Amino acid sequence: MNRIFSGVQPTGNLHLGNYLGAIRNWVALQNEYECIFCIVDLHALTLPQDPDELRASTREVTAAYIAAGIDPERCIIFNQSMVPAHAELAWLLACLTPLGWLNRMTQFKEKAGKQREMAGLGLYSYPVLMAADILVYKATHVPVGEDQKQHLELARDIAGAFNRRYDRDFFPLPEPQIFGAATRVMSLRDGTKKMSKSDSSDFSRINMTDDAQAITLKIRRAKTDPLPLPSTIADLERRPEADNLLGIYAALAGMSREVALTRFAGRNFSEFKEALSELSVEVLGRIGGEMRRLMADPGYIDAVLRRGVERARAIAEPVLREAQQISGLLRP
Ligand code: AQP
Repeated sequence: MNRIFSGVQPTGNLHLGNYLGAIRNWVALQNEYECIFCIVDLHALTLPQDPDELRASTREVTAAYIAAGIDPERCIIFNQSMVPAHAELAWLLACLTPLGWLNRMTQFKEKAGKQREMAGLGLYSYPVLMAADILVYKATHVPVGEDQKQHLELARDIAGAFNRRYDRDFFPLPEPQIFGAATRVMSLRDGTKKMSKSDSSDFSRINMTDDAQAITLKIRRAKTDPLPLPSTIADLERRPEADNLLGIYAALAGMSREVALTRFAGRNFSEFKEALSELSVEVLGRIGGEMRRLMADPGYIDAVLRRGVERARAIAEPVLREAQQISGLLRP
């Protein structure tokens, strides 16, 4: 059976981009694939985190998965640090990843910024750990947002490097799955920057736990231009903020951008934003309410994670042992 692995970092403020680019798509996939959904807490440590907030965010991401419709009985939900095989395989893979491959990664350049010399080694080698996350389950498919495409291509290259080095087809080359009308949701304040958990402006993103009032206010304040919505996709694509908002509407409504544009072509933004607010509140209001209910019961969330850890270890440990054996490590 084809197997899916994907994850979200517990870095606080889960947003509409995480939902539309990733979590929402997983819900449909659980019917067709064996699914493993991780809360990648080791990745979160690549940038400084407050320890208590990190623990709280780990539970919040778990709650978001379940509230969005991922069934913890059918799927494996767990936090990465509880399965040591991820970090152990990452070392084996790091030893055969050329620096030149990592130097091409744009996310490192964006996150390290001008302080490149001060950036941590973990931030630089993040994509190697991500490759290990996927390969330790021999996952065949990885549903992600557009921003993770480059890391996934690297994971395929690393899998290929292992297979070539030891002359066998041990790791499958994982396929990226990038779906929907909003594969890259942009900031509400700047249509050229992606919506991000770590953006310091709260008005740049809609959080999955925002209430109706906050959602409506943020959409009302979202940056737009004074023109009405155009009638062609080509014209829309020349206006990044308008394009982003229409893409969000289309994704939330489960329609193509073309169909959404037909509905709003020629209308002004105040009218369109009202429709977008209503739809966002309808979708996110239900999920946010359920997240809050789940987060009030940390005992339940921890039990889900503990069960997920057990099931994840049962798959990952034999794969790691075989990779160690292939690599020539003695297991006396
Ligand atoms: N803006 C986005 N649009 C579409 N998909 C997105 N994803 C993230 N941002 C967008 C997808 O969400 C999944 C989990 O992402 P992550 O937690 O690994 O973090 P990230 O990609 O680094 O994005 P964030 O949310 O902006 O976090 P910070 O600020 O901590 O870096 C992935 O599938 C990602 O593609």
